[in-house]
Amino acid sequence: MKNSVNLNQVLHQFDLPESIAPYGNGHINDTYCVEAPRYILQRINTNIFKDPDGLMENIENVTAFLRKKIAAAGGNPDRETLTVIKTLDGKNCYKYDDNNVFRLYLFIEDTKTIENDKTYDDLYEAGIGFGRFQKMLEDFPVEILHETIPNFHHTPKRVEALKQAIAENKAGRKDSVQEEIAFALEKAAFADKVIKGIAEGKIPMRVTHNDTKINNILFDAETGKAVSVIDLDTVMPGSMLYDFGDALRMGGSTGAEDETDLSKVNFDAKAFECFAKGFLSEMKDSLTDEELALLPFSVKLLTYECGIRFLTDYLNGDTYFKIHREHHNLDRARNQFKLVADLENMEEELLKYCVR
Ligand code: ADP
Ligand code: GN1
Ligand code: MG
Repeated sequence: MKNSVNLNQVLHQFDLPESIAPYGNGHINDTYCVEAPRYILQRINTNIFKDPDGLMENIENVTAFLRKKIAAAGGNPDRETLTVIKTLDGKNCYKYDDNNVFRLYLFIEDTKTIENDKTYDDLYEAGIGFGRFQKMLEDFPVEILHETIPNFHHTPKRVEALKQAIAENKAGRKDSVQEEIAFALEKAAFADKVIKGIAEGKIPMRVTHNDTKINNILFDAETGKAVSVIDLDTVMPGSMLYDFGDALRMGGSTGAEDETDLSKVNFDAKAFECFAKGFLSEMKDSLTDEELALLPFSVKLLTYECGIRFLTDYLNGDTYFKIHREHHNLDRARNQFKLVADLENMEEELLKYCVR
């Protein structure tokens, strides 16, 4: 925990008992579980999210909108979306100081998070979950959303950031990653395809989640059905291709995101088939032909983008993603690039599963 925060002081602001433990495996925020009844307390990462008020406003607006849709469909809004718990003085977060901003959610009980051991059924369910999330937000007033991380999925700008990191070589690691840099720059040719499509009006902007990794969805502990999409910090205007591609970046890999034995890291066409089936069961009538045709490419693009983000962070000295070992970001980058290489030859095969 940064800046030696007195967490009990934070708990008092939310009228909570002093019983707390770290929770989950997120790379960004500091997440805790508070006991009986359970809540999720999170320190928002303000190095990354510069406007926590705008971010919380987004989450309040999006979850309020979802709650109505869920209730209208006969569902349980406390379970099927996040519920923000206010502080004693009615705020949606508690500012301990500028760098330590906390929020509280209801703990969604009887669910599980899947990190790496996913089954094809899980992927089908994840497809339904993320597809439904986007479908429910189809008529959300996109203009009220704050852009919590500007240009988050602007891949060409991510390439520029990589080039800057190479030039600056802050951590002195450049010489040791020549092979990875060469791969990243060689593949940069396809980086602008979606951004260009958006600029030309060929790809529509929608409300998207933008961080659809499989551990950002809660599954029912008993039935395995997708219950709730969480980690709403990056809900912003975007292309549906970001959500589809990012979900399969991890969901479609036979290995963990940081697996170092790359012989265990392959892109699995069957995983794509299962996720696409679930996703399209919700979104098939909303997608344009252009979007449908780009689904396989989106996986390669988002995997590439994440790979260059890991490599950039490695070159910058690991300032963005949480790491748990010295070369963690490099391991992650290599892993993503292995998947990109696999995906280079798979687009045609994957296109078979992109049917309404
Ligand atoms: P990060 O942005 O760091 O990834 P997340 O919001 O995804 O943080 O939370 C980290 C983990 O905490 C999730 O993967 C999930 O396991 C758990 N979690 C988050 N919110 C809830 C909730 N409301 N109920 C139950 N578990 C949750
Ligand atoms: C981060 O917050 P988390 O762990 O769900 C990151 C994603 C990356 C992902 C890589 C806000 O996701 O963009 O794809 O790590 N989130 C942010 O694992 O940068
Ligand atoms: Mg998360």
